[in-house]
Amino acid sequence: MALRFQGVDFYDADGLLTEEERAVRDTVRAWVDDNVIPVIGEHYVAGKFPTHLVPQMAELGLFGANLPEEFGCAGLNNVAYGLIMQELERGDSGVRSFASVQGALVMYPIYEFGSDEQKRRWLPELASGRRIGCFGLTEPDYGSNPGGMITVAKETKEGWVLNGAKMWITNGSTADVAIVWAKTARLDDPGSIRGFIVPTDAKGFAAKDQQGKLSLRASDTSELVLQDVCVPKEALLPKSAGLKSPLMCLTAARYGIAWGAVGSAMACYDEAVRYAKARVVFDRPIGGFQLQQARLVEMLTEITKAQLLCLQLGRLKDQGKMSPQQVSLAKRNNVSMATDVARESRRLLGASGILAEYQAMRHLANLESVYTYEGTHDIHTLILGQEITGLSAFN
Ligand code: TGC
Ligand code: FAD
Repeated sequence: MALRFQGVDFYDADGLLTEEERAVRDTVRAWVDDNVIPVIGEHYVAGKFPTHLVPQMAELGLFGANLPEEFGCAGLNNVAYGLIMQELERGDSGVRSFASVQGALVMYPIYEFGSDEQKRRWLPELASGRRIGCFGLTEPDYGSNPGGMITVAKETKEGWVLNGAKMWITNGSTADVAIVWAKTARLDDPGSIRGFIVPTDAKGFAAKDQQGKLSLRASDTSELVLQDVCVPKEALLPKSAGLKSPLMCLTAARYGIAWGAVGSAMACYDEAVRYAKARVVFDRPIGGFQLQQARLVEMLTEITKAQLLCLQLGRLKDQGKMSPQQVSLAKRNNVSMATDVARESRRLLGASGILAEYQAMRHLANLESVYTYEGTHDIHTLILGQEITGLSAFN
């Protein structure tokens, strides 16, 4: 059996959780210890997502866990959802990414912008893992500025015809269904952006995996090409309207990432503490040297602050009071914090720290993607700069 993670909780944040939230966290924690940690290193080196975990994740109710039970979801509150993301990313950012995309970027838009018929048809299938989804917003020339996208959807008598390309799409090659964002009128009008549910076996739809990734290796990232892809009228998400709709999905996913990054940092800190106590150099465990103690103190301090940030963010979300800018602050801070913790942990481990057998280097490499996707660190800086000054750096 894998080593049990004992948690990192210097300020008794556990005491602020309900019994149900703790129970959910502990269940996912044990599952990650038993099923993710033992296999993730080899999958990472092989560049493969551990597909065999998907049915187990579905069984545990990890997909769209904060969506209602009537659609086959777990109906949990947002703090419990966040704790799930934390534990999954403690295993690997790629495993958390899989669940984030399925829940926040595929199920959430169907729930928020879909018709009753679309919700009834797709949500139970996605919650059960029988269908896998992906989210196509980014394009080769439009990453930080998705409003400029050039993918178009043209209305016909029978339905819609989609043309364009999407880039860097998580689960793109394994998905059964893609949520594709496209302009339905003039290319200079982001207001005409709408979402479509596109089956990936539709004629003219192709997905190709991005090769040569040195980050998020245990996750599939693909390019999507849509060439005269015909979908029926019912493929349109009827309540999607303008750039705001995909940006709402990003807020939902970024919320989970803010929690997930704390999980990565906790894994790296835990590993660093254990190593510091065990590794003897100059006749002493390295944890007895002031320099290494300072490293550990910085890690614990920043993790503790980030944990409390997430918890309050989750409580605000559960009260319906959370703003996208508050999510930006948490995503920006926590991912940057986790990257620093992973780097310091890797350095503390000396040469061992470069091995896949340990966790720090894998987390560090993963976090470079997390730093970039779902709004780069810079973009969140500018979002917050606008919030503070009222002046947009974009328009
Ligand atoms: P802007 O004029 O600011 O906004 C257009 C409308 O949208 C509203 N809005 C938001 N609503 C909800 N949540 C948000 N986060 C929102 N941000 C803006 C805004 O109020 C406005 O509403 P209205 O009613 O006035 O129409 O739009 P802009 O074109 O100036 O762009 C702003 C900017 C740069 C911040 C935005 O485009 C942005 O966030 N860019 C970053 C792109 C990004 O994050 N892409 C992520 C792609 S998906 C991904 O990476 C998945 S990774 C896989 C995984 O999660 O594991
Ligand atoms: P660019 O936008 O070209 O940015 C390049 C640099 O310029 C960055 O440093 C950026 O911060 C900076 N920059 C941009 N604008 C400004 C500005 N105004 N001022 C100052 N600096 C600026 N997308 C999806 O739609 N679906 C997915 O499932 C998905 N999964 C992903 C998985 C992975 C592993 C990765 C790496 C990306 C994924 N993405 C996905 C895409 C991701 O969201 C984009 O990479 C991200 O939004 C940044 O876009 P870009 O890479 O084109 O960078």
